[in-house]
Amino acid sequence: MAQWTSNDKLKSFVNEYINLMTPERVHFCDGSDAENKLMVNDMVRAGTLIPLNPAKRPNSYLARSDPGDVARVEKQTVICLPNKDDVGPTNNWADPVQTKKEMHDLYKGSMKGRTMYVVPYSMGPVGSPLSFNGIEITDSPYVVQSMRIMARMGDASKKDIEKRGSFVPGVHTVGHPLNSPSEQDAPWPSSKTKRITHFPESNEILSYGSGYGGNALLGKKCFALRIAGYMAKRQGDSMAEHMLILCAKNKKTGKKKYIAGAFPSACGKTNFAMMTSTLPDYELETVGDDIAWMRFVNGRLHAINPEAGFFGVAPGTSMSTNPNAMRSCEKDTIFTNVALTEDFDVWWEGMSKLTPGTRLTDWLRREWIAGESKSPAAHPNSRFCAPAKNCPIMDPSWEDPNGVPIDAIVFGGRRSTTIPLIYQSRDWEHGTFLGATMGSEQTAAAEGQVGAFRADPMAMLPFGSYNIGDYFQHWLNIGAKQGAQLPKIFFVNFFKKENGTGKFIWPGFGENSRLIKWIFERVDGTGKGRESPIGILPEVGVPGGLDISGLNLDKKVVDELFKVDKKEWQTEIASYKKSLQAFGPRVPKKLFAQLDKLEQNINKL
Ligand code: OXD
Ligand code: MN
Repeated sequence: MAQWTSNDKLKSFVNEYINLMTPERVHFCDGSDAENKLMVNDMVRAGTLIPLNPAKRPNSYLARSDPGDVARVEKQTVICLPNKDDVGPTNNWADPVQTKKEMHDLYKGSMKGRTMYVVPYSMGPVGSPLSFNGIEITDSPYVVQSMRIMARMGDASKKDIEKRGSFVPGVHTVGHPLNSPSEQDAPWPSSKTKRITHFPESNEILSYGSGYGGNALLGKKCFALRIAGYMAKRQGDSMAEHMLILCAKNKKTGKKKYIAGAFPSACGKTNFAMMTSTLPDYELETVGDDIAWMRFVNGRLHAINPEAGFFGVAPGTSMSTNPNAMRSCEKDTIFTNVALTEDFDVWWEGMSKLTPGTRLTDWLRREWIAGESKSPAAHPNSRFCAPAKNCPIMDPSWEDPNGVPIDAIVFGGRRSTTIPLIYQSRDWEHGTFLGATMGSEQTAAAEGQVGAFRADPMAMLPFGSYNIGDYFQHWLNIGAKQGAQLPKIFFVNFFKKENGTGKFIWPGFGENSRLIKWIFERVDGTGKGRESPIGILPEVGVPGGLDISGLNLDKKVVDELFKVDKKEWQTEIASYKKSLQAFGPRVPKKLFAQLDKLEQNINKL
């Protein structure tokens, strides 16, 4: 240990957990290719990873999880602050002292017979003033491999920790000790008991029992959203948001605008982040697909994508819906819970049409026959974990240590009625209200009733770490920053349906670049909009308005896309009122004032 680091804090953190978890071995990860090779070979031998056909997917592997360990466990995800009210009604609260004790009890001997990996990593480019380092202790080599892709992992980050003297400590175990040398290990060890606990006051993350995604890759949701969200609140003028970041470039003028976007799960966030423009004058590039860390630099919010990879949902991703995601996972990718083809490639629902009779192995390792098997071949939450540098449209500034200046923020949800295709908030405060009242109709991909509306403020419902009322106030405080040039805030809905039928009336996907163009022009001061009771709607089909040229949209469809219907909005307002009230007494009065104003405007219709 003394050879590994001279940092006392780091040494005592690692020693504490070695003593508690009693691993057989400890490996300090350096992030090198040689280390990677050794670990991959071990995992292939243990049956955790299946090497894919190198002619089809070079340097790529398939992992299949335990069937009871397939997604984030929201009910077992808790925030530990001394005062329950500080956690608020949208997060699960637990007492910090008691929970730490409970976690330490679970941790006792939990790595018996296993290797403990000590993983130094940086969220954001190493050394950037907007980045932070973390240490993840884990007994899952799969987690280590995934962290190699999702974060900047290894010696450079360790050196930066030693230089700065600080890091976010995270501990993870699959909770499956090997009690005797003869015990056969599982290809995906995990535990029925799962707990993902956060201690925002000390920046600690303690996770037990799951090897999957956000439960186990601690840099992502646990650190980059929950712990960093609390750090941002403490710091006062920074933000950690569940947002993609993209760059729109006008090829004629060379001007660029950066747009951040918050969308709940299953709303096409990765597709939006990587979309190919259908407008010849606009080129779109990706900075990130999931998380944005923002901070004021010279009066403007600058953002970095703290991640280095994509942990994307596979089903529904195809060369027609998202060719850039498909290219990102052509090589160097770890797939989890997708299906395996006979020639050792991967397949998932929505990737391509299969000839009836095609044989696959499904995610549960069973034979699966196209046209005959009834259950999906890939789990609905199956994933690809791919390096961002594989994506052919990464913005050249995506690793700029100073981040990119954000010109606009877009909120969106999946709504079949009421909400127009796009509208703009009147100002930051109104924009905060739009984010605070957003939500989405549930899809089959998550628990709950399909089609039911779930409020999901700023798409942060599962990723909060403090009282949501205080979080809204933090947004208002950001907007009140003296002399700041704030991003403009928009709301989009690609999912409006024709009345009475299940048909979407907006083509979506690449055609969403038309919305980007309007946002670009509004930011630039040339976009044309009109005041409406709900905010600023675009003029349509005029210079500076929403460009619908070549789409052959019926006038009726355009009217439907932008109508503000009194009855629908009265129902909407009633639901906003209910959710704002349910968020508790700390919801800022200013948001209720926004609601009153909206109600008055609608009642005048
Ligand atoms: C994700 C999510 O996996 O938001 O990114 O659930
Ligand atoms: Mn996400």
